[in-house]
Formats: sequence, structure tokens, C-alpha cells
Amino acid sequence: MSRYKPIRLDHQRLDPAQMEQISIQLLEQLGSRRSVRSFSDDPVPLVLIDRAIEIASTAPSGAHRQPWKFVVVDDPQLKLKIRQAAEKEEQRSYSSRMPQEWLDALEPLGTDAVKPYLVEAPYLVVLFAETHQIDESGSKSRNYYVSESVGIAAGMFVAALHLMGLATLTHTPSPMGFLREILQRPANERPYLLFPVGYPAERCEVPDIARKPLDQVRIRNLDSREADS
Ligand code: IYR
Repeated sequence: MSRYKPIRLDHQRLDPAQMEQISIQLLEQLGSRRSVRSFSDDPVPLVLIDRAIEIASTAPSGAHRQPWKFVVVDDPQLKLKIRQAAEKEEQRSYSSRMPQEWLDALEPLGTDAVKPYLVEAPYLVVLFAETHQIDESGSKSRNYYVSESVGIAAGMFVAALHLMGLATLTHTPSPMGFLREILQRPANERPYLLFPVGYPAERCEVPDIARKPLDQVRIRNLDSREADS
């Protein structure tokens, strides 16, 4: 007996004018997102974090394994531990591990090894990728397209937070094995990204950088259809 048991897709078409409207609105809203490195310590309702995780968890994934875990941290002691461990790694990265070319690429972003946002933001959300799963019987089964799947979920998480009015940063301390130890996660979970989440600080500054225009990120390989827009 096949385990494939399809159900009917529930899908309502929108009218094209509405679709166009939504696309403009989404571009405007998501276009104002910025990576934030300076957070207010104002509290954020936990339900918003949970909901952003539920939204992220709607991401498509290889063989529908949903190979992600979002660990939500608000304990000041734990945040401090994470900050100290991240800064220790980042200090080594900035002072000797990163080649000059990389340091030059980061210069316009104004980043360095000091990460106060890891204690300032009301939440740290640590995203882990599950390399494999342990099923009910205790046997190991592998996951598929893990980094693609987790990357899509991460993107949806970032978008959801922004649309809710919150700010985050896709922080990448490297190496970040310390997160598994501090958060006592099992060996099948690999730290993937660290998100401080909160409101931007009152006088938050961000680098003055622009996004690539559409014609630098989109290559069209079309028939002549719609070739003029
Ligand atoms: N992991 C370092 C360096 C860094 C890397 C990238 I890619 C950035 O966009 C910014 C910084 C850090 O988080 O500082």
C-alpha cells in the first residue's frame, strides 16, 4: 500500500489587479527591512516570536522533514554566556582567521568582534539544522536538502518578524559549535544562524548601502512575452 494519500488543494485565484497591488505592497514593506545591530531592551510579546517560528515552519523542505529547531532564549545569564562565547570566536576571526579580502568586504557594514546586541535584544533565537532524525523506535533516518530547507525557513522567519514590526539580524558567529553546548542541543542538531530579535534601539544606525536593482539580479530568458517591462 502506498503511503501517498493526496488531498485536494484549496486555492482561490485573486484578480490580477489585486495581485499587482499585493506585489507592490510586499515589495514596499519588505524593501524597508534592514539588518539591525543595535536593539532596544523593550520587551516583545513572546507570542510574536512563537508565531514567527510557526510561519517559518511553513517553509517547504526536503521530503517534508522540516529539519529545523528554533531555540528561543531570553534568560540574561544565558544571553551573556552566548555573547561571551560568540565574541571569543569573533575576536579570533577578526584578528587572524578572516583574510584581508573578507575584512575589506565587511568594512562598509561597520562590523567588528564586539556584539552587545547579543545581550541587549530581548530574545536570541538560535536556529539549528537537523542533519538527521531519530524516529520513535530510536532509529536514525537522514534528512534531505537540509541547508536549502533551513535557509528557506530562516528567510521566512526574517520576513515574518519584519512584517510584524520587529527587527533582527542573521548573525553568523563562526565557528558556532558553542551554541550546541551552551543550549544543550543533541548531536543531530547543527547551529545554523543566531537571530537577536527585538525593536531597533532608539537611535539605531544602519550602514548606508543600497540593494542591487532588479536588472542585476534577474536574468530573463523568455519568449518575447512582456519583454518591455
Ligand atoms: N561573522 C562575523 C563576520 C560577518 C560576516 C558576514 I557574511 C556579515 O554580513 C557580517 C559580519 C560577524 O558576525 O561579525
